[in-house]
Amino acid sequence: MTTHQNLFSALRARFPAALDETAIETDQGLLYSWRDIDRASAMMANLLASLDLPAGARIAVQLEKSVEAMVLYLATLRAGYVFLPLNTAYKSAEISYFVQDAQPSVVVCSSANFGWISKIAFTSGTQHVFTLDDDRTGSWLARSAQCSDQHQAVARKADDLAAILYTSGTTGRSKGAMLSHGNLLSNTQVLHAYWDWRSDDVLIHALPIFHVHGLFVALHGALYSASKMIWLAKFDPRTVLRYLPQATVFMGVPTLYVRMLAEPALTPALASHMRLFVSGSAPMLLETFLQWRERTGHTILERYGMSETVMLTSNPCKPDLRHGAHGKERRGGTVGFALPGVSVRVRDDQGRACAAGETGGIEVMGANVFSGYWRMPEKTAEEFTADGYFKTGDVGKIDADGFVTIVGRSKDLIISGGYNIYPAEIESFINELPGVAESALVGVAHPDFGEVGVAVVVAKSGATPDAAAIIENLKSRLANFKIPKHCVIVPDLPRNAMGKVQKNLLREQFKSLFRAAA
Ligand code: MLC
Ligand code: AMP
Repeated sequence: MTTHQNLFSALRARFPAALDETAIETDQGLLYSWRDIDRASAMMANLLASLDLPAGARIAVQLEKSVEAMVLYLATLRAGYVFLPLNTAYKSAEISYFVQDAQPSVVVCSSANFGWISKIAFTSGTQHVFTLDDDRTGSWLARSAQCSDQHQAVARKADDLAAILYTSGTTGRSKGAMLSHGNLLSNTQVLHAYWDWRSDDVLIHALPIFHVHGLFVALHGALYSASKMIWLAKFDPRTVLRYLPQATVFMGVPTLYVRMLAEPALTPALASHMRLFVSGSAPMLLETFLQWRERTGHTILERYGMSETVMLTSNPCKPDLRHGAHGKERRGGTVGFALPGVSVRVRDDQGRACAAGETGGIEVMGANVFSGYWRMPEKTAEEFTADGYFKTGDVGKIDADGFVTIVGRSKDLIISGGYNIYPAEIESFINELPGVAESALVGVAHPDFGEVGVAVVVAKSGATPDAAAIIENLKSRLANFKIPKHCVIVPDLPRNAMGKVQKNLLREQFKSLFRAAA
């Protein structure tokens, strides 16, 4: 009972009997059968096995989206190692941090980045660096091609580590959330039933595969249901619309929906073959939710999750009869109900239970919740309550029908186009620049990305730092999505009696900065 909990085996067991059917069709016109995925993941798993890696070895990847990069994830599970995906936007300071912290045995990167990434990796003790490009070339594939296409998945227990996802968490530097085979499999099974996945579903996969949404929710959902995927290397609204008549399921962050709404071709007729539109990773404006319904006839299903927990809540897919006449429909502005097996509660600052409709910190427990942050036992302990609930850092309420609404965050975090920006990280880069005394990064509303960062900078006495130069400097050192969309030099930052910067006042001051652009 404790063995054979390998997530790959659970996914593989659900492949259709007709292995030669198409599993994936790409926007490049390539077709991959279920057999191709099985064989290619076996070859890659055999390559990993041949490297004689230590138990629990981390396989870190920074790769452009491709089916082969996805298969490398499956192969890592199959071989019993730990997958560590990294955003393709990360630059050398960011990659150095992750590689030094996670100490991966294997790093796979694009050939364009091999020079600088291999230097960082080898200096940090990584034994193997391979390349893999999105045109099906690279040393990783060349070596895998020499391996057998038969591989017996390595036995894993439910609590064995499957993946580490770096996330900003509530405070401090990026932390590796450790997710086990059991965490991921339980969430996959719950969503499979809750979202009524079927083998004749066709998923348009348009998200990046280095975060929970694209890598786990979308991918596992399709694989576990033996559903075909239409695999888009990059999100482009027109390409998605072109594929809608062939698809039944789409998943996106709110920005994707905003961009599709801007396309005149979006009509109820175009979306008539669709079964389910899912949104998550960031708050969706009610306006977007309503417009989508008007333009397509479909009600978006909003759900809520985190890197540390995978999915926590979801609006109902089918009418949910447990919740009475008024409680069963998808409700815009809410993230739905706690998923089966997930316990979600709201607590006030003193740790007391909030009544229905009262706002407090959202805390969660379930088989999907991670075991802790990589090599940070103290930080892990701080984020759990004495009775074992994980403190999400999100602020919300649960109404009498059980609908969860997120109203804010107690963590200082900006979510921009579905990517997390941790203000303390950006501020520390700005504060090091010549002429800068201090800075604050605040999130303000943006018509496309939902929220973007605005840097508010105070000059050192006698210095005159240039806002444009600050932005340029950051661009050379940080992932592009983290770059503030605006930088302003001010005489001082507003502080409260305790000396703490009042970011709420700054947010208020700059709240209309991008409104005119709408
Ligand atoms: C791109 N840019 C962004 C940005 N994405 N700026 C702020 N926020 C973002 N998210 C900027 C770039 O810096 C660049 O600026 C310009 O936009 C063009 O870059 P691009 O890469 O060509 O952008 P584009 O392809 O249009 O990407 C936009 C996007 C992408 C919305 C498609 O951001 C995206 O795929 N987001 C989804 C993220 C996601 O999957 N999140 C799930 C997290 S999981 P310049 O100035 O350099 O030109 C999670 C848990 C859960 O949160 O619940 O799911
Ligand atoms: P990440 O660290 O990237 O996993 O981001 C997780 C955070 O995204 C959560 O803690 C929430 O703040 C936010 N989030 C995820 N889904 C939603 C949603 N549907 N609505 C609002 N916020 C969300």
